Amino acid sequence: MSSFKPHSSHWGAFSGRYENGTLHIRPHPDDPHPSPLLGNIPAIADSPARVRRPAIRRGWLEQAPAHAKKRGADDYIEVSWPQAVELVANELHRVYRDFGPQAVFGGSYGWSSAGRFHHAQSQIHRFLNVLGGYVRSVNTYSSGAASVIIPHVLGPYDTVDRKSVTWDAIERSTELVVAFGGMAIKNADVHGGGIGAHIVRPKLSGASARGARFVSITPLKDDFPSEVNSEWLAIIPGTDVALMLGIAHVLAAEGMHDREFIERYTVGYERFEDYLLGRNDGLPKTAEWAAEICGISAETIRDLARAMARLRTLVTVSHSLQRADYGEQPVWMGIVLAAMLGQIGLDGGGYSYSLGALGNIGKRQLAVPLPTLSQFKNPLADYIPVARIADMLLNPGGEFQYNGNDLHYPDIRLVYWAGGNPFHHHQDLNRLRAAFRRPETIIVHETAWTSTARHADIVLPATTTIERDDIGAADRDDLMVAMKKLIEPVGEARDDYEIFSAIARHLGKFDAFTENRTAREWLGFLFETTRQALAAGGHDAPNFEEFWERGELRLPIKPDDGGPARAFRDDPSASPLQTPSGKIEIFSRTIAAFDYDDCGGHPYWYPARAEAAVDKTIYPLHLVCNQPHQRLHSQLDYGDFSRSTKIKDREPVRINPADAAARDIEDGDIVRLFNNRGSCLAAAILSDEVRQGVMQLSTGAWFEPDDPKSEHPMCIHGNPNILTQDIGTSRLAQGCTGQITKVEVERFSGDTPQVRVFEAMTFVTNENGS
Ligand SMILES: Nc1nc2c(c(=O)[nH]1)N[C@H]1C(S)=C(S)[C@@H](COP(=O)(O)OP(=O)(O)OC[C@H]3O[C@@H](n4cnc5c(=O)[nH]c(N)nc54)[C@H](O)[C@@H]3O)O[C@H]1N2
Ligand SMILES: Nc1nc2c(c(=O)[nH]1)N[C@H]1C(S)=C(S)[C@@H](COP(=O)(O)OP(=O)(O)OC[C@H]3O[C@@H](n4cnc5c(=O)[nH]c(N)nc54)[C@H](O)[C@@H]3O)O[C@H]1N2
Ligand SMILES: [Mo]
Repeated sequence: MSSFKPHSSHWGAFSGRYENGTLHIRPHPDDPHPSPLLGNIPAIADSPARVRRPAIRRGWLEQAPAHAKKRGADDYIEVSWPQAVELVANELHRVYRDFGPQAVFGGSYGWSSAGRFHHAQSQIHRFLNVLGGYVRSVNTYSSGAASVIIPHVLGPYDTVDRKSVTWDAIERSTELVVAFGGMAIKNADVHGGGIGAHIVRPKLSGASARGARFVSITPLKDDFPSEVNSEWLAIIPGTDVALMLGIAHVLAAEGMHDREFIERYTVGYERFEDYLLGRNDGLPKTAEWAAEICGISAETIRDLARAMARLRTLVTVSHSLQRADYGEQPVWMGIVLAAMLGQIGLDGGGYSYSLGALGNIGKRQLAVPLPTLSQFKNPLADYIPVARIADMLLNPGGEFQYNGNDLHYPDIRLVYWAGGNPFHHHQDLNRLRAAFRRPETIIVHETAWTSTARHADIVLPATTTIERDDIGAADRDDLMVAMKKLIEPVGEARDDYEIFSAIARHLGKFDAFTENRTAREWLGFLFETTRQALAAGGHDAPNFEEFWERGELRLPIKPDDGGPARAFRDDPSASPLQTPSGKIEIFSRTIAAFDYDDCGGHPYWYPARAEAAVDKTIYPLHLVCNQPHQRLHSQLDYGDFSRSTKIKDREPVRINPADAAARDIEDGDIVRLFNNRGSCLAAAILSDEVRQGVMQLSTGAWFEPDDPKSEHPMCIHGNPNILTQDIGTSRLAQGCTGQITKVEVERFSGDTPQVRVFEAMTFVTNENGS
């Protein structure tokens, strides 16, 4: 009988044993709150949704006229690996020869899986760099707006903003947490690369037991863990900047802002104050003004402002707030609010971006580097902000602006994707379908027949982590895991490394890509970086074989010293921020000079364009399209835990009982959500944990069109991205705005179509019978 072997995932370390056709999973014994997402893993071993053999879209294989128009509605033909490798190699050769690397999009965004070596993004970028480069993407769907605004006003992203405030400090010192966007505990289940221990619940409970107060500002009550008492301020989505300005106004008007801090550590407060107090636009941003916009009473706003000034206060801003129209602004305004309170750099006070949104944020930093595969250098400068993919494919040569740059979209002939699911992550899927009909060739490595695979020309079956050995490790997490293969590859699936190696061999680039190491040799080689740093620091430093034998290793962590914010506070001239002024930029000259959307160079309230563009009487409801609690994005939507949450096979949508009653919708009804962009079915759950006027449909249900041939199909499964708008946050960051949209909902009265997206694909055979 085989024993349990160590393994890891983005949602936690575990061990697994495969026996008599069943995969058994046990959470890591030291994890105080293992994630229920582990329940999705066993289905990997035998799901009919897996890609089992290389498959080619018929129209592409036959090079039928206008075949690209059939993407998403064509047949597939299974082929052998040697045939598939030859087809891919020849096509890459043609496109690089005739059009060069600027015709290849390798941005290939996506979370893929845990594991430092078989990390799909590293593998594909390395491979395409060996071939001569590719058009890349910058930033993320997670933090597109924040990662552009923060460097201008607080210094490099993921430095002061996330490396200063720890859970330990919160447990020790914080008296009031004001969480814009809440701290949905479901989100802390996950961290890219892995989580040794889920500590957010115990840390919050510890702070709560000491008497800390928590204010959760969100349209959903359960955006804060239920075991700590939090006050729920049910805000209207997309209006946080107005609320923050209202709070700031109370601070300024009542003289509660910290003038000394502002003087010493910030620039441009006066110009912002002119705007805040309405000196130049005649519109003071008072609590009453804010209340009108955000739906929280002026009295509540004033009480909150006073409490924030009195107590050791931590302001947090979730990712979700900035994944919206003008998403740069709430991140910036949150920083300004914290600066006015003057507690940045104090223990447990100040500002933290996205605390609670990912399981390892707020943990202490690692003292040693992690193993990382070199991606080599991309000789090509061309890039797009990641969420501009459909714009790029639809407008070759088109102009766009981004962070002060005037740029042009490249003319893409070939798209190569590994480790991501654009038909999960992108907005306005009908528009994305049109965009995906433009390139000459789309190649995808996938573990399962996702909608992205179903829109590709060449689909190569990739293994999942449980079918291969790897090293599991993540930033801010002290557990390194010897991720051992638990099952044999499903069907003919191969590791991304093996796939790229075979194609590279065909193209005469095998040595360059592999450096003549086997996958196993790579693990030992990559481990060496960490081992040497461990040895140099006098820590336990086993060699690779010993690490593999032990199954895991605890890595040393840095002391809890308040990070860059504390250093800045202690001595702003010795440890300046890496901003143009060396201080917190309440006014940014750089941004003012971009001259975008007349914000004037300081945080600014913009009513959302979505609101302005849409007739409120036609699409009156806000739809919050947040992260799912039952899976990571679209991954393993076919897994048991994710499927156990579906109702009549459909994704659940939560509706406030008053909104449901007005539309004659009852709990469990199949409903149709729609707007001017598209429509989808979902199953209604009536809940007063959702603010009136708001519905919530999480992302991640695999897109399934009712009629794949239609230009405007309805998704019968419940993917909210058929409804969301595909516009950048603003010209500043061009980030994704998928978090909220406007819709209407009705009871669905037609025959409910059967959801088949997890069933096995059927294939056709070509003339050769292959
Ligand atoms: N409306 C709306 N849209 C959103 C969001 C939102 O809030 N609202 N959130 C956005 C955010 S924050 C994010 S990060 C994105 C997430 O978007 P993605 O990261 O693209 O989503 P995943 O489902 O994680 O996609 C990963 C894919 O990689 C595949 N995969 C896993 N392991 C491997 C491997 O080893 N090799 C290969 N070749 N493939 C592998 C999986 O099967 C899966 O299809 O979605 C964004 N989209
Ligand atoms: N279980 C699970 N955890 C995850 C992920 C997952 O897919 N599954 N994905 C991970 C990833 S990639 C990321 S980037 C993070 C994302 O972290 P976030 O983006 O912060 O997560 P969301 O769940 O999308 O949004 C959090 C909450 O914000 C609230 N909200 C939405 N709009 C507004 C608004 O305008 N104002 C206010 N005040 N609140 C609003 C919603 O009620 C929502 O539940 O989560 C990570 N954690
Ligand atoms: Mo994300």
